[in-house]
Amino acid sequence: MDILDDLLFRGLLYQVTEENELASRLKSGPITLYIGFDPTADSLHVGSLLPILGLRRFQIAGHRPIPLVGGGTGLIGDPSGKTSERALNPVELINNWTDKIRLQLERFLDFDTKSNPAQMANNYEWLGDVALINFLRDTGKYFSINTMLAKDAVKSRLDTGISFTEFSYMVLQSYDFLKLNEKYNCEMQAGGSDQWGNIVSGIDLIRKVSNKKAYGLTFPLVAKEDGTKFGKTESGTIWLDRDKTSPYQFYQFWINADDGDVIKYIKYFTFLPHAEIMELEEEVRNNPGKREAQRVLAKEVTALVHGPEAQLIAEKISRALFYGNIKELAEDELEEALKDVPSVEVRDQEALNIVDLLLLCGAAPSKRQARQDIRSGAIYINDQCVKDEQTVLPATERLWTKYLVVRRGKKNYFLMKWF
Ligand code: 545
Repeated sequence: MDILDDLLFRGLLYQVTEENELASRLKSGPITLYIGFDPTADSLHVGSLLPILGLRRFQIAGHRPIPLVGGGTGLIGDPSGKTSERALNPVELINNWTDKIRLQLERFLDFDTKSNPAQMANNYEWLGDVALINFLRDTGKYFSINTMLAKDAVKSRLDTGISFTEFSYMVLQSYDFLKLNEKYNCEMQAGGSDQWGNIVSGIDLIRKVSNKKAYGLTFPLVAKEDGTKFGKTESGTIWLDRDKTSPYQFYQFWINADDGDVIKYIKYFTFLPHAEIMELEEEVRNNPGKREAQRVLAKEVTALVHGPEAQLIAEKISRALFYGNIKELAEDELEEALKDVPSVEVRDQEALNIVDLLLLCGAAPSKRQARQDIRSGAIYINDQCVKDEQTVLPATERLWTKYLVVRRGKKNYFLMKWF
């Protein structure tokens, strides 16, 4: 299937330069394209996933992707989409982030295929020791301050202020495109729609310097139906690094998608065939609340990012919590399942009375409330309902010799851990 048609079907085509020319260029043979990622944190997050998968879509369609990590531009800071100047982070920290982001990007593309291998790039390679006088003479001359002032990223900051450092950012990104064009015959740059100005600026530079044609394409920024920000939950950003967001938490993020967003996410974040997506769309329409599409979404994206093994474990944990059989979880799975719930560490206490226990772990605010909850059948220890307020829980009840999982009602979990 034609790559542009696929992007169109998925709602991934936001803006393109010269659509008809690009379409025929893509049909005429493989194109080299790039997307840049600045090290602004120690990990990519779900927001970066859409452009990364975009590169992968092009690679699957036979084109050559260049993921670029901004080891140089990350030291400067892109003003695009930012309402205020950013503080500069220490160079060593950014270098450390650059390495981590490069490793993450590598997981999504094929660097070994003979026909169209991916090529990693780091713009520190050419930006790191640029000589100022030469740069201003050779490259600066092609930039019109007037044009730069009219770009969104700058224009929107004229009232609130922008440093020369951030103002210069688009020159650096344009220079990257020119370098990649010379080095690898890279003809297209993609990115989120916030990158449009920078992308067009690079295309202009290539035309002026080399008299060559280059293309640009942007993806939409992911918007949620309810207007809240995509990629964040109460517990914070959803990262791609499993040490920051565990595969189970990652899975939970996707399975909790609203019915109004789920099909869009499946189109954006999976590689499922169009026919299957259309069936799921039908399913959401006919059986809303059944959440079949959410299960497919969570499965597919977790497998993509964390691998099929982690996906199976995430599904297992999710089922165990849903059906109330946490006893079937392995010790590390149990830890992962309850990572986000309130927990207390307990020493010494041998056997504990259920009322004291509910107070200790925070499941009840008072003995009176504890007794009432027990009597009404709302209290579960290791998924077993406890109805007798005289119940004493000896050490032998602890899972893996050290855990008691306390549940109040359907969903309120508390973890007690002995050590
Ligand atoms: C640098 C040098 C280039 C080309 C591009 C760049 C980066 C670009 C930029 N991009 C964003 C970014 O965010 C931080 C990533 C998280 C660690 O700032 N100037 O680096 C995002 N980008 C992906 C998409 C984006 C964009 O990485 O383009 O739109 C988000 O969806 O904001 O030569």
